[in-house]
This record gives sequence, C-alpha cells and structure tokens, in this order.
Amino acid sequence: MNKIFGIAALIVCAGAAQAAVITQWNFNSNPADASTATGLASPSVGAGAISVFGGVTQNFASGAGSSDPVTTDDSGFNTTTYQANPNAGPVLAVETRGVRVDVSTLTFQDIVLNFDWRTSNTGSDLLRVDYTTNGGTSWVLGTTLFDSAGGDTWNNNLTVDLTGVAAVNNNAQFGVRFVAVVDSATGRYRAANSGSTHAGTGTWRFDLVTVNGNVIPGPGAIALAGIGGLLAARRRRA
Ligand SMILES: [Ca+2]
Ligand SMILES: [Ca+2]
Ligand SMILES: [Ca+2]
Repeated sequence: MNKIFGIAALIVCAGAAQAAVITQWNFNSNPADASTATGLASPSVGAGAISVFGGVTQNFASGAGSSDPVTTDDSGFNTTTYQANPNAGPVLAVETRGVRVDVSTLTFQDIVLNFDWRTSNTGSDLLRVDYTTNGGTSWVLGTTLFDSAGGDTWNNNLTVDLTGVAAVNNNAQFGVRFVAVVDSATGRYRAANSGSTHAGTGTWRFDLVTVNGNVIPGPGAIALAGIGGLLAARRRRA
C-alpha cells in the first residue's frame, strides 16, 4: 500500500517538472477525409479559439513541410487578405491584421507558445507575437520579430517563452495574436521571398499552434510530493 502511494507521488512530481500541452491545433480533419483543403479550426488537444482579424480571410491548405507528425490529410490554417503597401511611401495605419488565439491558462503557469509558420512568396516576411491578459482589451506588443526564411517556406517550432510573465499564468483571458509587421527601415511590408513584391494576397499558414504550461502545484500535490520524498528516503534506509 505504501509503495503504491509512493509511486503515485513520484508521478505527481514528474508532472510538475515537465511542460504539458494545454491546447494544440493541428488543423487536420477528424476523421481524415483525404483533402487538405478541409480541416478543423477547433483544437486537437484542449480548449480554445483561433480567429482572424482586420479583414484577413482564412481557409485550409496543405500542412506538408510543417512539424505536424501527421502526414496523411495534414492541413494548415491558411490566411490571406493582408494589408497591401501603398504605391509609394510608408504604410500609415500599420499592423492591424493577423491571427488571434485565445486559450485559458487556468491552473497552469510557465506558459510557452510554439507554432509553425509558412510564408508564400509575396506574404509578409515579418511577424510579431503579442499577448493579452484581459481577453484582448489591451495587448502587450512582442519585442522579437520573426523573420521568415523565405518564400513558400515553413518556419517550424517557433517559440515565444512567457515563463517570466506572471500575469499570463492561471488566466482565463489569456491570448496571443500573430501580426504582420512592416520593415522599420522603409515603413512598408516586405515580401518573404526577397525577389518578390509584397502583396496583400500573399498567404501566411500555421500548423501545430501549441500553448504549453506546467500545472500549478496545489497544496495536495505538494503534500503528496513530500510524502513521496519521505517514502523514498525510508526505502533508501531500508
Ligand atoms: Ca481534410
Ligand atoms: Ca496539420
Ligand atoms: Ca526573411
């Protein structure tokens, strides 16, 4: 009996140390239907919502090249109708279009976002990830720009580490948004393929959008871990 209890306590310890998937989207049809042009906007793991904003439109398209381990009927969340550059000069009202993800982090801490991002040749080369802790009433702008490796190219396993941001822990109104960003040198959007001209008809595609976290240890888990440690010590002495 004591031995079983000790094993249970050790499993609790391991769970606290290793990040868990809170919510993940693979965008694949379930069940598979042999068409990558059909998919699911509902999460494949956990709960949450993904949406487009600012006039962006969305459909499903092939996820081939993403890090999704599913290779049959693998879809991605494909988006277009981004802002176009004016004929000359900088874009005026910038960074108003993109994709938004809302996930409750209740009972979780140490939040980390992972995603795969594909840019078409004429799609925007620069992406910023902002986060909200109040359901989108206000956004904290990301400080790092993701710069695509090229046109028609997947950039996989991109990471935004929010483990140092206590406000995103245990928060039912947590969310992130992926925003198309202009090149600060010109004030204009830049094409992901350096030989192409940026166009609002360019696409961004996403796959394996994942919000990870650690379960916040409750008083019960801490007590169990303590008992587990005592049992382990007793076994070592025996
Ligand atoms: Ca499908
Ligand atoms: Ca997929
Ligand atoms: Ca680039």
